[in-house]
Amino acid sequence: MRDEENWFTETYPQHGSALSLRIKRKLHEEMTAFQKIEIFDTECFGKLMVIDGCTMVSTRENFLYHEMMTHPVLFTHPQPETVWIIGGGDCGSLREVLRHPGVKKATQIEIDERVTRLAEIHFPELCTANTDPRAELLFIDGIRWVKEAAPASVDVIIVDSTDPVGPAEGLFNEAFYRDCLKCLRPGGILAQQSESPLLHLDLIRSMYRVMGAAGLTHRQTLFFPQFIYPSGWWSGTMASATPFEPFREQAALAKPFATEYYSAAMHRAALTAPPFFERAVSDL
Ligand code: AG3
Repeated sequence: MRDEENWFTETYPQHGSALSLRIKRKLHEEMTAFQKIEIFDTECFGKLMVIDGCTMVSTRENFLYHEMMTHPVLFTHPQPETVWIIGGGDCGSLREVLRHPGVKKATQIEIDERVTRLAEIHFPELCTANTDPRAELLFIDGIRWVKEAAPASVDVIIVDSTDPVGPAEGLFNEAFYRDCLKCLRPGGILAQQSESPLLHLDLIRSMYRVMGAAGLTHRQTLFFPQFIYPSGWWSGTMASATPFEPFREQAALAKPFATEYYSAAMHRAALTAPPFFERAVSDL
């Protein structure tokens, strides 16, 4: 939605709330084979990508999401060498993953090539790792990819998807998690963006349940702010068939790359769940 005064607004009808960003102009709009993609130039948040009316990425604050979707899981796994990113077409997660020198191969499996092509034009800073020899970009269905992939072939799977409706719905169900577990090597970890702890607690509960039913019985959620997403408060959840070791804090402290939000201390802090959340998932 966009009114005469140039506000882009995403409404959340079930939650009686909305987010608006003042825009300078619309830079692009297209209907792809999968979805509607819009790119805006905003007054204060740089460029904004919107898919089917939902905010995806802004220049100014995507670092929060991309750093928190990648570094915590990579510093939790003892030795991540092979990483898949399901979705993530803007390439921001791929860039963060490839900051880890120990990662030998990172494959982004995005269903809609247009997301990546538009990111290359409008968010080139997110796409700087696309030419890294360790990067592989596939434009195919991630659900099918994990179904058909060889067992025990990956250390970390990051699900960088949109909300669990439309094309992303199948990324939150038991069959998908079972396929992911099959693909993970022993000790492997799945990390999934898991929406707002405030608005989507029921979804998170059902995600915990379904992950558990699929054999991913150990789950840990990390909390972080995300201005452009519903409620401004977001989460990512790691899931594994084996208990999590404490994250590799010394490695995080000594990381050979700069970050804007992620640090060993922020990692520790992000693992602290508020009591209402603890209670909500305690029986799962
Ligand atoms: N992934 C999470 C998008 C969810 C936003 N939801 C919304 N605006 N209703 C975005 C992809 C970033 N790589």
